[in-house]
Amino acid sequence: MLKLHFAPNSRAGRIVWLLEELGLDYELNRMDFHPKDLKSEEHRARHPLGRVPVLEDGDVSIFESGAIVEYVLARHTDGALKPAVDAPEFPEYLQWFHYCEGMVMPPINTIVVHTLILPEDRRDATVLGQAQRLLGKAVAPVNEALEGREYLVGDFTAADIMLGHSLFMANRLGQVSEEQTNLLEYVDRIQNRPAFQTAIST
Ligand SMILES: N[C@@H](CCC(=O)N[C@@H](CS)C(=O)NCC(=O)O)C(=O)O
Repeated sequence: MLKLHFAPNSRAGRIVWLLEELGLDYELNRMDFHPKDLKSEEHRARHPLGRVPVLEDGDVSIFESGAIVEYVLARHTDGALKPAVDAPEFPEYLQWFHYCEGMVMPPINTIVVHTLILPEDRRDATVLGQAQRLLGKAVAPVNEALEGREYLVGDFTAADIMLGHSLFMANRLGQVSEEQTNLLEYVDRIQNRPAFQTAIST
């Protein structure tokens, strides 16, 4: 049985979303998003930085949300939620899948740190402004790519789970503008998926 080490309001939601979309059975270790759980000796043995998500599958223990998604697709599906390697959509699928952690999450992390995590006297308005501008630049091409499409490469894929989750976060942080209608409609579409709703309320 798959076991997901999870904390609410985190990237671990991506893995719940994935497992729900695939209808796979899993057990959840629900921790608090707090150092007492995440930085415990027990959890650091699973993840050297004390972060989530971590997935266990028998003898396998794996961290990094993108790696976990690829692992589950490779070992627990028969080609679900991704285009075939020789399909024309495959390169774009890979591109948006990795654009999430590569380009969109770094400024989101900074915004979260300088609006929610640090005590007010340690928040830096210059750093925050830079991250907001960077995030604005990072999401603009996604808005363009979504023109005329329901999902990033047409059909719903795991790239939507990765990048869609980060766009949902960007929107929640107020970083998607009213003119970016493709992004707003896309985030709405994602939020209407039952598996996403389960992930967000877990
Ligand atoms: N690139 C990693 C990032 C993991 C990560 O930073 N997770 C956050 C939650 S979204 C975390 O566990 N933070 C706890 C902490 O920094 O103490 C992934 O995609 O899994």
